[in-house]
Amino acid sequence: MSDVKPFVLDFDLVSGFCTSGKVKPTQRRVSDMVAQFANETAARAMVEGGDPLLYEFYGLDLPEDDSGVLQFGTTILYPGKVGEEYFMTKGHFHTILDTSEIYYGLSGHGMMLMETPEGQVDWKEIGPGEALYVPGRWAHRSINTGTEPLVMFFVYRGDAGHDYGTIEEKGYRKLVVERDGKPAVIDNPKW
Ligand code: PAN
Ligand code: ZN
Repeated sequence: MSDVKPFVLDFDLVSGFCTSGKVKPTQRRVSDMVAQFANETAARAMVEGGDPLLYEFYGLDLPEDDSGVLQFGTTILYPGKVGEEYFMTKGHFHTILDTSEIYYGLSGHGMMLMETPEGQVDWKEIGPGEALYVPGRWAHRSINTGTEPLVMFFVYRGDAGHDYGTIEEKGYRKLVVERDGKPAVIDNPKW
């Protein structure tokens, strides 16, 4: 068991930021995930046009080898599109595949796109006051389908680990794009 002492952190309910600055978020820009967007040409043009920030998320300095630890924080995913595809997170499986995760919507509106290695696919809308359960084995990607930042609090087993490689190589089976001003889930033509 790890020797972590009790502690308190502040996360603003609307912005999602730790306003005291006790912890700092990791930032991901379009340049960090050009190949993950269906329209890579549009993504490259956005990188050249200023490389906008897609999202920020907190990871705490907690032991990563202890199944008793819970990792937690917020994800702040900005609104916008690359081509017709909404801003999204990279998405990942957990390295310990059967570890689950809870997300709780604080502000903004979006979707969680999920799939299993066997090819089951699901997506759920998430907004303020809604708790979303991502079961073990389900890769998960957050997508901002709204006009405000999508802010969610998350908790998962601290030793779960992140497998980004599988998603980076193959992408998701589905994409979430804007069609007629509304979100639509379509087949990924690259899959
Ligand atoms: C979250 C995610 C966070 C950023 O903490 O790590 O939303 O998304 P990516 O890790 O896909 O870039 C989580 O699901 N942790 O397990
Ligand atoms: Zn996760």
